Amino acid sequence: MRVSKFAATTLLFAASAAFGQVHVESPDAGETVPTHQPTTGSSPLLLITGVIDALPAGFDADLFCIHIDDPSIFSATGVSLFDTQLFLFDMAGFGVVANDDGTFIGSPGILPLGSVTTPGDYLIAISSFDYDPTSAGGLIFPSTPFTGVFGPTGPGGGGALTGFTGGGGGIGAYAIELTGASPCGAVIPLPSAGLMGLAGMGLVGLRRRR
Ligand SMILES: [Ca+2]
Ligand SMILES: [Ca+2]
Ligand SMILES: [Ca+2]
Repeated sequence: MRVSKFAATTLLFAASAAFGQVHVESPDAGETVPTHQPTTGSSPLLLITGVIDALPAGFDADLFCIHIDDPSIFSATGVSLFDTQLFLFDMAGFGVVANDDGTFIGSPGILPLGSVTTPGDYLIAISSFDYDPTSAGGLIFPSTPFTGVFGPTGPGGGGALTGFTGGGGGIGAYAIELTGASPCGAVIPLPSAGLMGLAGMGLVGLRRRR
Protein backbone atom coordinates (compact mmCIF):
# COMPACT_ATOMS: atom_id res chain seq x y z
CA MET A 1 0.00 0.00 0.00
CA ARG A 2 2.75 2.39 0.97
CA VAL A 3 4.88 1.46 -2.05
CA SER A 4 2.09 1.88 -4.60
CA LYS A 5 1.10 5.21 -3.05
CA PHE A 6 4.71 6.36 -3.22
CA ALA A 7 5.02 5.24 -6.84
CA ALA A 8 1.88 7.21 -7.66
CA THR A 9 3.35 10.28 -6.00
CA THR A 10 6.56 9.86 -7.97
CA LEU A 11 4.51 9.88 -11.18
CA LEU A 12 2.61 12.93 -9.99
CA PHE A 13 5.92 14.60 -9.23
CA ALA A 14 7.20 13.89 -12.74
CA ALA A 15 4.00 15.18 -14.31
CA SER A 16 3.64 18.31 -12.21
CA ALA A 17 7.35 19.22 -12.24
CA ALA A 18 6.90 20.24 -15.85
CA PHE A 19 4.46 22.93 -14.73
CA GLY A 20 6.57 24.20 -11.83
CA GLN A 21 4.03 23.06 -9.24
CA VAL A 22 6.55 21.24 -7.05
CA HIS A 23 8.86 22.68 -4.41
CA VAL A 24 11.99 20.58 -3.91
CA GLU A 25 13.73 20.95 -0.54
CA SER A 26 17.21 22.36 -1.19
CA PRO A 27 19.25 22.57 0.98
CA ASP A 28 17.86 20.94 4.14
CA ALA A 29 14.95 23.02 5.50
CA GLY A 30 15.43 24.20 9.08
CA GLU A 31 13.10 23.27 11.92
CA THR A 32 12.73 26.63 13.67
CA VAL A 33 10.74 29.70 12.61
CA PRO A 34 13.87 31.69 11.56
CA THR A 35 15.33 28.74 9.62
CA HIS A 36 12.18 27.65 7.75
CA GLN A 37 12.33 27.31 3.96
CA PRO A 38 9.91 29.36 1.79
CA THR A 39 8.31 27.38 -1.03
CA THR A 40 8.70 28.74 -4.55
CA GLY A 41 7.25 28.10 -7.99
CA SER A 42 3.93 28.67 -9.68
CA SER A 43 0.42 28.25 -8.31
CA PRO A 44 -1.11 25.98 -7.30
CA LEU A 45 1.55 24.26 -5.20
CA LEU A 46 0.73 20.56 -5.50
CA LEU A 47 3.73 18.91 -3.90
CA ILE A 48 6.73 19.48 -1.65
CA THR A 49 9.45 16.86 -1.92
CA GLY A 50 12.41 16.46 0.43
CA VAL A 51 14.44 14.16 2.61
CA ILE A 52 14.44 13.41 6.32
CA ASP A 53 18.17 13.18 6.76
CA ALA A 54 20.38 11.24 9.14
CA LEU A 55 21.97 14.37 10.62
CA PRO A 56 25.16 14.11 12.69
CA ALA A 57 23.46 16.20 15.36
CA GLY A 58 20.44 13.91 15.62
CA PHE A 59 17.08 13.82 13.90
CA ASP A 60 15.65 15.94 11.10
CA ALA A 61 12.42 17.88 10.74
CA ASP A 62 11.66 20.18 7.80
CA LEU A 63 9.66 23.40 8.08
CA PHE A 64 8.28 25.17 4.97
CA CYS A 65 6.22 28.30 4.41
CA ILE A 66 3.17 27.74 2.19
CA HIS A 67 0.24 29.96 1.25
CA ILE A 68 -3.22 28.54 1.89
CA ASP A 69 -5.46 30.03 -0.80
CA ASP A 70 -8.75 28.34 -0.08
CA PRO A 71 -9.20 26.87 3.41
CA SER A 72 -12.32 24.97 2.27
CA ILE A 73 -10.20 22.72 0.03
CA PHE A 74 -6.90 22.81 1.93
CA SER A 75 -5.39 19.43 2.84
CA ALA A 76 -1.89 18.01 3.26
CA THR A 77 -0.74 14.39 3.20
CA GLY A 78 2.74 13.10 4.00
CA VAL A 79 3.79 10.25 1.71
CA SER A 80 6.91 8.17 2.34
CA LEU A 81 8.24 4.71 3.08
CA PHE A 82 8.58 5.67 6.75
CA ASP A 83 6.10 6.91 9.37
CA THR A 84 5.51 10.65 8.84
CA GLN A 85 3.89 13.32 11.00
CA LEU A 86 2.59 16.71 9.81
CA PHE A 87 2.28 19.92 11.83
CA LEU A 88 0.87 23.31 10.82
CA PHE A 89 1.81 26.62 12.49
CA ASP A 90 1.11 30.29 11.90
CA MET A 91 4.03 32.42 10.75
CA ALA A 92 4.97 33.23 14.37
CA GLY A 93 5.27 29.50 15.15
CA PHE A 94 2.06 29.03 17.13
CA GLY A 95 0.44 25.65 16.55
CA VAL A 96 -2.69 25.32 14.38
CA VAL A 97 -3.26 21.62 13.65
CA ALA A 98 -1.33 18.34 13.62
CA ASN A 99 -1.72 14.66 12.78
CA ASP A 100 0.59 11.65 13.10
CA ASP A 101 -1.36 8.89 11.36
CA GLY A 102 -4.18 9.07 8.90
CA THR A 103 -6.88 6.50 9.08
CA PHE A 104 -5.65 4.32 6.23
CA ILE A 105 -2.70 1.96 5.96
CA GLY A 106 0.76 3.47 5.75
CA SER A 107 0.87 5.81 8.77
CA PRO A 108 0.98 9.09 6.80
CA GLY A 109 0.46 12.37 8.59
CA ILE A 110 -2.72 13.92 7.16
CA LEU A 111 -4.13 17.39 7.71
CA PRO A 112 -7.69 16.85 6.41
CA LEU A 113 -10.18 19.23 4.84
CA GLY A 114 -11.41 21.72 7.44
CA SER A 115 -8.03 22.01 9.21
CA VAL A 116 -7.80 25.76 8.56
CA THR A 117 -10.36 28.56 8.42
CA THR A 118 -8.30 31.60 7.35
CA PRO A 119 -6.32 32.02 4.11
CA GLY A 120 -2.73 33.24 4.29
CA ASP A 121 0.85 32.12 4.85
CA TYR A 122 1.50 29.21 7.21
CA LEU A 123 4.44 27.04 8.27
CA ILE A 124 4.07 23.30 7.61
CA ALA A 125 6.46 20.81 9.21
CA ILE A 126 7.16 17.15 8.47
CA SER A 127 9.10 14.77 10.69
CA SER A 128 9.29 11.06 11.29
CA PHE A 129 7.51 9.58 14.29
CA ASP A 130 8.18 10.51 17.20
CA TYR A 131 10.16 13.72 16.67
CA ASP A 132 7.74 16.37 17.92
CA PRO A 133 7.54 20.20 17.99
CA THR A 134 8.01 21.90 21.31
CA SER A 135 7.76 25.37 22.85
CA ALA A 136 9.26 26.65 26.08
CA GLY A 137 6.31 24.99 27.85
CA GLY A 138 6.74 21.50 26.35
CA LEU A 139 5.07 19.61 23.50
CA ILE A 140 2.79 21.87 21.43
CA PHE A 141 0.50 19.05 20.26
CA PRO A 142 -0.66 15.86 22.04
CA SER A 143 1.00 12.62 20.87
CA THR A 144 -1.92 10.23 21.33
CA PRO A 145 -4.20 8.87 20.04
CA PHE A 146 -2.01 8.53 16.96
CA THR A 147 -4.85 8.98 14.48
CA GLY A 148 -6.13 12.17 16.16
CA VAL A 149 -6.19 15.52 14.34
CA PHE A 150 -5.18 17.88 17.12
CA GLY A 151 -5.12 21.58 17.81
CA PRO A 152 -2.30 22.97 19.98
CA THR A 153 -3.61 21.41 23.19
CA GLY A 154 -0.31 19.94 24.44
CA PRO A 155 1.34 21.27 27.62
CA GLY A 156 3.34 23.76 25.51
CA GLY A 157 0.47 24.62 23.18
CA GLY A 158 0.29 28.23 24.37
CA GLY A 159 3.85 28.96 23.26
CA ALA A 160 5.62 29.42 19.93
CA LEU A 161 7.79 26.77 18.29
CA THR A 162 11.34 26.61 19.66
CA GLY A 163 12.43 23.30 18.07
CA PHE A 164 11.74 19.58 17.93
CA THR A 165 12.39 16.89 20.51
CA GLY A 166 12.06 13.13 20.91
CA GLY A 167 13.16 10.01 19.09
CA GLY A 168 12.76 10.15 15.35
CA GLY A 169 12.04 6.98 13.45
CA GLY A 170 12.83 6.44 9.80
CA ILE A 171 14.81 8.50 7.35
CA GLY A 172 14.44 8.91 3.61
CA ALA A 173 12.60 10.74 0.86
CA TYR A 174 9.09 12.09 1.32
CA ALA A 175 6.45 14.09 -0.48
CA ILE A 176 3.77 16.34 0.98
CA GLU A 177 0.71 16.32 -1.27
CA LEU A 178 -1.22 19.60 -1.05
CA THR A 179 -4.63 20.88 -2.13
CA GLY A 180 -5.78 24.51 -1.82
CA ALA A 181 -2.20 25.83 -1.49
CA SER A 182 0.27 28.05 -3.34
CA PRO A 183 3.91 28.99 -2.80
CA CYS A 184 4.74 31.18 0.19
CA GLY A 185 3.63 34.80 -0.18
CA ALA A 186 1.39 34.12 -3.18
CA VAL A 187 -1.26 36.71 -3.95
CA ILE A 188 -4.26 34.93 -5.41
CA PRO A 189 -6.64 37.18 -7.38
CA LEU A 190 -10.27 36.60 -6.53
CA PRO A 191 -12.04 34.92 -9.50
CA SER A 192 -15.09 37.11 -8.90
CA ALA A 193 -12.95 40.26 -9.19
CA GLY A 194 -11.60 39.04 -12.53
CA LEU A 195 -15.09 38.28 -13.82
CA MET A 196 -16.36 41.67 -12.61
CA GLY A 197 -13.43 43.27 -14.42
CA LEU A 198 -14.35 41.48 -17.65
CA ALA A 199 -18.01 42.38 -17.18
CA GLY A 200 -17.00 46.01 -16.64
CA MET A 201 -14.95 45.98 -19.83
CA GLY A 202 -17.96 44.57 -21.63
CA LEU A 203 -20.14 47.44 -20.39
CA VAL A 204 -17.53 49.99 -21.50
CA GLY A 205 -17.42 48.36 -24.93
CA LEU A 206 -21.20 48.46 -25.12
CA ARG A 207 -21.28 52.17 -24.23
CA ARG A 208 -18.57 52.95 -26.78
CA ARG A 209 -20.48 51.16 -29.53
CA ARG A 210 -23.52 53.24 -28.67
CA1 LIG B 1 15.36 17.62 5.36
CA1 LIG C 1 15.60 19.81 8.37
CA1 LIG D 1 2.53 8.78 11.16
